Amino acid sequence: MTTDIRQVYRRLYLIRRVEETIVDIYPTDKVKSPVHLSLGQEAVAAGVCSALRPEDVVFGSYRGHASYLAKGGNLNAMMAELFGKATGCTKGRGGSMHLADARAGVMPTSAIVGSTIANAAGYAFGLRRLGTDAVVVSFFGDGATEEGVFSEALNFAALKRLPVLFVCENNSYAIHTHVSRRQSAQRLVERVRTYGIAASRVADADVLRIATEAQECVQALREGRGPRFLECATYRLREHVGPGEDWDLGYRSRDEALPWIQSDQVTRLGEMLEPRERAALEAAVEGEITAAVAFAEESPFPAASDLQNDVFA
Ligand SMILES: Cc1ncc(C[n+]2csc(CCOP(=O)(O)OP(=O)(O)O)c2C)c(N)n1
Ligand SMILES: [Mg+2]
Repeated sequence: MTTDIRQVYRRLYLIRRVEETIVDIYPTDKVKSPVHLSLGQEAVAAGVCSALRPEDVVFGSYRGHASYLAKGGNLNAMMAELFGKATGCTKGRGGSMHLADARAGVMPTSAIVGSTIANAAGYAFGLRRLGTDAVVVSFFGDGATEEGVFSEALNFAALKRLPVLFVCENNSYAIHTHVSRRQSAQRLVERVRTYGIAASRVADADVLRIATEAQECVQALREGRGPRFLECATYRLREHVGPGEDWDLGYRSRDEALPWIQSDQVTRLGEMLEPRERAALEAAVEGEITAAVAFAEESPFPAASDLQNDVFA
């Protein structure tokens, strides 16, 4: 499988521009939920999802805009969800942290750190029993690898040789705490290998390398060769939660971000395209975003009489 640069760039640009649009809209209070942005981290979801087919499934986290969009989640329904509207992907009840689009293979996300790693392993167990060659991708942060569920899910997936690709989006921070203040040894890939899972790391966020690694992993999953693990180093350019920058908080410096800004993959891939082709692609994405914001604005809020519907207990 060769990587289609145009298609990867479309995903990168879509995620970048959707989130920049959210940043612009946020002060108006039209977005009714907290937002955990992936600005700076787009390459992970865009690269990995380029290896997937429509019938494959992704499980993300509360920082889930990127995986939702990269897997082809409906943009109108996402924007309406952020606006708290009845036409949102979870009828305006979930907001940014609970996006889902089953038709596109985007499973519900959760605010509980690490929880969807187990959901992903369980879904892969189901796929194995059905005998399809579809695969599951589980996206989570570096902080999630410190949760007990991470160990449990990896052990089970390795034991049952489940078709799941675990992807750690390692941005070095859990909220404001650097990984060096949380882990005595930062040897994640080595740690994962002790479960009997083949693991690799992309250290520079090169989206094309992430795509190639993901293709190899997904091929192995389809052939029933057991789970895989991919660690992708990346960097969050905005605050942990919210639309702003946070260089003044004192837990990190803007200097630390500079190498990541200089190697920005949205810029890099855009420059690899023929200018006219790039302009057409970007114009199409801008049109989709404008339409999605209009759709969200025009959609109704859920009716008060709807409050008790879809409640489990
Ligand atoms: C089980 C649980 N513990 C703690 C929290 C509070 N919390 C929310 S986000 C977060 C940091 C997680 O960091 P990481 O997994 O690296 O993801 P990132 O936010 O960097 O994408 C924490 C501790 C939570 N939501 N759930
Ligand atoms: Mg993190």
